[in-house]
Amino acid sequence: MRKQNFPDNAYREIPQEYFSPCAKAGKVEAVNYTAHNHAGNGEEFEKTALVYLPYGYNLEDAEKKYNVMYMMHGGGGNEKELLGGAGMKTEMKLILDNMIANGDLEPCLFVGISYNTPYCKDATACCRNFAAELVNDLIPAVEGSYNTYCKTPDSEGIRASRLHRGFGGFSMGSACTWWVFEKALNEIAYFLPTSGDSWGVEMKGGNTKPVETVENLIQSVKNQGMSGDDFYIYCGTGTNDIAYPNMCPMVAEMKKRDDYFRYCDNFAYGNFYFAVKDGGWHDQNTVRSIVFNGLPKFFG
Ligand code: FER
Repeated sequence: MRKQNFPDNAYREIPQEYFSPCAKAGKVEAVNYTAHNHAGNGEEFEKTALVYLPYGYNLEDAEKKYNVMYMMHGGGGNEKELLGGAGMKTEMKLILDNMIANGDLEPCLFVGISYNTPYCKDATACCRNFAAELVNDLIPAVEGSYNTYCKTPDSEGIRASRLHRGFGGFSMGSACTWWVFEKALNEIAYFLPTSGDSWGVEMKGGNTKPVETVENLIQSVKNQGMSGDDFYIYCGTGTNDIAYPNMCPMVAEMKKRDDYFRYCDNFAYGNFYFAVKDGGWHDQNTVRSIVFNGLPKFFG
């Protein structure tokens, strides 16, 4: 069933107290998994993702299910960008603890992931190809190990639980998010592209070719057998961010195509919002702010 109640979309700054350690603290652990070269000969290689487990998470209690948010790093980064590493207490981790403790967010899993592979040094190509690894390797590994809404970690189980799964990313990770939207809409319902436009037509196409870029996204929705009722996009950036001039023309064009992208102040009335952090730069402060604002709209 589709959720009916959502908090309003309007951007707000993260309260200062959310950066402090919280009595009800979750923890970060590493998950190793086997990935495949889906763009090539299918060879196997080992990867690591970092999983934030909320306070009270108990592997033995299989009755309790958790929503899952996957979050991709930016150019030159890795899976540690937001969560640091196993056992670490980064600002993102503290903010998640506080959001959950204060009831902004249902306890959920938050997974730091990477598009890096040993066989591809071109970040753009890695991001364009990531959806196959996501669906075939990463989601089965994570959701086969933790208590999620995915009953069986196969194609059918992953598709049936798409309303309990989000994907977002920063900068190149945002480009990756738009590609995941183009390719894995049957597996994911919530998208949080931060500080990056869609490069589905060309690099920075959100700025140089907004009409074609948005048309490309729409064609991908149709090709995947989906409609504007089937997904939510909470995208965002900062006014000083280098992605701001790339995202603005794309968002303006998306607003015109309201047969697919219905701009709204609350997801009860639409499926799309653009959050802007006043004075925000192309950095982790902006990402944390957009995650803080967007995640409760998905899993609040
Ligand atoms: C963008 C602006 C900058 C963007 C990506 C970048 C995907 C950064 C690229 C890099 O890491 O070199 O709009 O969109």
